Amino acid sequence: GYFITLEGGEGAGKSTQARRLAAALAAAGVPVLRTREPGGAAGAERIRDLLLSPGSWDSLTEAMLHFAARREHVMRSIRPMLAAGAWVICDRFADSTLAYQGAGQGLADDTWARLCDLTLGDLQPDLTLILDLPVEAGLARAAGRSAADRYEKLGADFHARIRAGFHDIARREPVRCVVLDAARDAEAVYASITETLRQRLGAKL
Ligand code: Z5A
Repeated sequence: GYFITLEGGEGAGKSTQARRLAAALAAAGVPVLRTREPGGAAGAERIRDLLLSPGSWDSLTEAMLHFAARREHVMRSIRPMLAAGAWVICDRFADSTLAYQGAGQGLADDTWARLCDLTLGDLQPDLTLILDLPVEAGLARAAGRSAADRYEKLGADFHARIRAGFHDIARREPVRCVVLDAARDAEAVYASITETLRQRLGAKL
């Protein structure tokens, strides 16, 4: 199976596109797990509740909570499904920690890298789709959908750093990462996702 992650700021359309992609793969007879972070396993969902509810954390504690949730997710859901031959479509993964806790909240790159080593071993996404759109547009979309969580309330400057953080990741890892213009309508974004999967992974979509 392939491990595909969707990344980007608030309201970029990750969940919308992950749902559609997973449904199309399933319809094509591909075994698929659609999952998300923080979350994706029972213990990880409990940590998600801690992370998204009001309150504040020491920044390293917060990063380690994301990695603790990720470890549960990887060991109990992602690795077993990949080993069974499924494709895993994951809404956010370790790049979100580098963008939010790193570019957003000052976590050092080498601390992030050490936490990745410890938590993930050799697991890396095969392909990362970074859905990119202006901060104001993303926040407006997210606001239209549900009450703001702790991260959505952090303000436009914070979200601008997140966007720049994802661009940095894409520059550093051009083979794994593809930046897609997410300001277009959902249909056009999906067409660019399927085109990317055909080119990069030979997907028959
Ligand atoms: N976080 C972190 O800090 N560190 C980490 O390591 C990880 C996460 C893994 C999880 O929140 C929070 O945790 C997240 C980062 C932090 N920050 N926040 N907030 P979440 O899982 O609840 O939410 P999210 O990941 O940010 O996703 P989102 O805001 O729900 O957005 P989305 O999934 O990208 O978008 P969507 O739900 O598909 O669409 C949002 C709305 O826009 C919805 O009404 C759609 O119908 C609409 N939409 C979607 N696509 C379009 C297009 N193309 N045009 C117009 N409207 C659209």
